[in-house]
Amino acid sequence: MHNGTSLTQFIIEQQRKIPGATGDFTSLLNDVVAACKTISHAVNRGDLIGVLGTAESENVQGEVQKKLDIISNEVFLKSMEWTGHLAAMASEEMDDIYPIPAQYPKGKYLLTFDPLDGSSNIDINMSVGTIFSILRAPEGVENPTEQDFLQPGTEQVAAGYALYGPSTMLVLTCGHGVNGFTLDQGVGEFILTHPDMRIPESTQEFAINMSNHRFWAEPVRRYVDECIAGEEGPRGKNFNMRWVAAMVGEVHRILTRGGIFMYPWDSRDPSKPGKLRLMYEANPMSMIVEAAGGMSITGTERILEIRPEGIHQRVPVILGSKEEVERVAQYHSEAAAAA
Ligand code: AFP
Repeated sequence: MHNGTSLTQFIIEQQRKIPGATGDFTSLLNDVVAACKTISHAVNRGDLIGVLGTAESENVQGEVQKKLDIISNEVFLKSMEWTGHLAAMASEEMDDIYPIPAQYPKGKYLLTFDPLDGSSNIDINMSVGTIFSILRAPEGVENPTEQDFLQPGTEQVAAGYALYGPSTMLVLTCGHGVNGFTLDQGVGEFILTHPDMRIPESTQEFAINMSNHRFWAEPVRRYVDECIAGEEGPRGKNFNMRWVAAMVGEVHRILTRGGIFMYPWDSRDPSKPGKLRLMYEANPMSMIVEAAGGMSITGTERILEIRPEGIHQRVPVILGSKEEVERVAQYHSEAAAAA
């Protein structure tokens, strides 16, 4: 059970620890939380309000958009644009960055988000989520460009996700620790239920889309094949496999009981470094995973140190329990040395 600390109270108590805090950031976080509550309500009603199925459009990724992709994106824009805390926004669902309309005051933060992660799950009533990342707008920049967003993940001020599952949860980090909150639907308030979430350093559970096995690079194939070989193989222990097809669900499971999640480079489209996007999936999730004691790499480098080249840039992602991610990194080093 929990002691009833609400997310609002938690954020304000965190603000009091920061000398000189103006309350701007606190208010911004509360606005993001309100947007997630609205999306949760739409997701939970599903076909009752006709929001399932696909829209007649594609996003910049060339992916067919679900109606809820567009609805969730609109919810974020309309919940955030008037608040005066943001200088601009960027979303998986929009080709270009979204400047704050002229009639609203601008703030000192930038927000990137994937409004509905795992949208291929929505029509089958499986878990989906929202991922968000908060950056500072460069000093003195009134009208940010895409270039102003292209900061390494280490510059993130905060990151979090909402998971619309059997219960709606919100998980948040401001860089020091990770805390999880569960939505009390009756009250409409997130309550602290998972204080100081930590990822166990070891695990026996891996998550990857096995159907891509023949397309992976050798170090990933070697790692997964050893997991499958179990106690008779080089690892000397059996592994379990999971695949939720929603990064938010994978990361939440790993925060809750450990594990390793991989969406690595594969040769299906060699020009694409990976499927997941750096600015609003890999970076926020990497900040959360590292703040909970885990690791997050591309295979060869720490994701949070990547210098972004584009707002929709894709990267390979290997994240989770430290010992397993280190092993995958080692296999990449050995393959590079052998080459
Ligand atoms: P969608 O939002 O298009 O469903 O993609 C979700 C995602 O970006 C990530 O959340 C999942 O881990 C991954 O893609 C699932 O990819 P596959 O459908 O190729 O397994």
